Amino acid sequence: MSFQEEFLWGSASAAYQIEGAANLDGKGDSIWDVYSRVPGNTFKNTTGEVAIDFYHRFEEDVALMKEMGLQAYRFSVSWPRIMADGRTVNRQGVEFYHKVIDTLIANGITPILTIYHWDLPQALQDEYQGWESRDIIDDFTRYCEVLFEEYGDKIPYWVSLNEQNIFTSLGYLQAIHPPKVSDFQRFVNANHIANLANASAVKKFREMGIEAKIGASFAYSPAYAQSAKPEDVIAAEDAQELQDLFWMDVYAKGRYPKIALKRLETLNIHIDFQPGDKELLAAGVCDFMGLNYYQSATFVAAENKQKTAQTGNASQVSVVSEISDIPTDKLFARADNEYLEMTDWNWAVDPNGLRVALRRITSRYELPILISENGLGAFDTLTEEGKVHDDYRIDFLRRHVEAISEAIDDGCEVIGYCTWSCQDLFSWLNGYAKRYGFIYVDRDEESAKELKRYKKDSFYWYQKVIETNGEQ
Ligand code: BGP
Repeated sequence: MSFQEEFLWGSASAAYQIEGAANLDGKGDSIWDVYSRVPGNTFKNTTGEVAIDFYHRFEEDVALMKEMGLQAYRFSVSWPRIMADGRTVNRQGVEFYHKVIDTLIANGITPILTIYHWDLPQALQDEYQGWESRDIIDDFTRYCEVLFEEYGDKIPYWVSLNEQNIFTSLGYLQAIHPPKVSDFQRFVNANHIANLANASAVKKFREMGIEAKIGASFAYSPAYAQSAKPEDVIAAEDAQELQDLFWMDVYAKGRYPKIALKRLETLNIHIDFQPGDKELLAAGVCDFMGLNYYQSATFVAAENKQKTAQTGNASQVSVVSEISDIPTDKLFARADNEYLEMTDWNWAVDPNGLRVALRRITSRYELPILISENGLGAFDTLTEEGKVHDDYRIDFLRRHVEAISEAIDDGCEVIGYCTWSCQDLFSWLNGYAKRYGFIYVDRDEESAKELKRYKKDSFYWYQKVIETNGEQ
């Protein structure tokens, strides 16, 4: 295997998905707290109110991470825990993350901090509609400034926004995340404002002279054409432009890609550029690309659309969007890929797709890449002996580790690999049914209060991977 000595073997999580303690110690509501309290909004009405109670059990969890040999842990800070109203600093919240970070460092684990993983303070949603208002740019920048001041000398890698493409498209287009809007132009507007906020945060980071690296984490699915029909190839390129490069170019080059802008114009969708926007975007270029990779995506031209195509998130157990008629439907449609198996949630299993992703990002941007998420969501079973035999997860991860090694041989610079996830946690669209961790967290009805942790077979497998720097 081709992993350099300083390669970081890590794992990832997000505040709302693990912390619980939703209203403790001065924390305010996030949009996810409020949204998931409304019956029907989440799968089986599950919430992150308690989650896996990382807030009270982080020491136990970090001890397990250490036992596994984990070298890096990516976690997110909850904005409303730091600032309940989005603006006023809550010292108890600030201290909580100091403790988490110090505990990680004391155990030899590099902390990777995500600034925003979707839990916007509800107060800012109420006051000015959150990401739809330019007011958020200053508030977000101030929030970042507090994090930089507090943790700037402890964190070597910062992730600004997590999966901006997902939180904007699921929140403003597919209406299955808060604020449950379905409007293509509003989605593009909110996304533009998020880009400006992101750039402003990066600019602040540089002005403050923080000696660390900052990037955004992006959910990238390399687009494949289902056939060699030229119209399908164009469709796949359009999909890549509008579903991926539209964000990644902004992070890496400080501007939107030309073709995507033109294609949007033909659909009568426009970006509301105001004076100074272009300069701000240009000042917010990232140091590395955070790549969240789960699957590739296959496309055909709109006129070749199949009725039966599996769509990434479609599942018998998820909250599924029923939205139709979005403008880009005129350009491309999702299609099956007969060469790939699917997971229980109809996500395509494609380790080579990770190699493709790393290569494409490298050839377009020549940036170092941190794989900030990758993993398999599955139904796990806890045996009476307290074991979880998740050989399917081991197989999935092993093939992805091999693909990374091949991509490194191809010339890609990969900083590290954070699997999703370390412990089982709350899944936004699937509650607790879909498990990703190396550590099983018992949330069964009767024992849920205990939230006991069990090491899965994959725990021991990853321990070996880390020990041998990828050899397994
Ligand atoms: C990413 C998110 C994570 C996590 C993961 C798995 O999009 O950044 O927070 O949830 O996907 O997704 P899911 O839980 O829907 O299977």
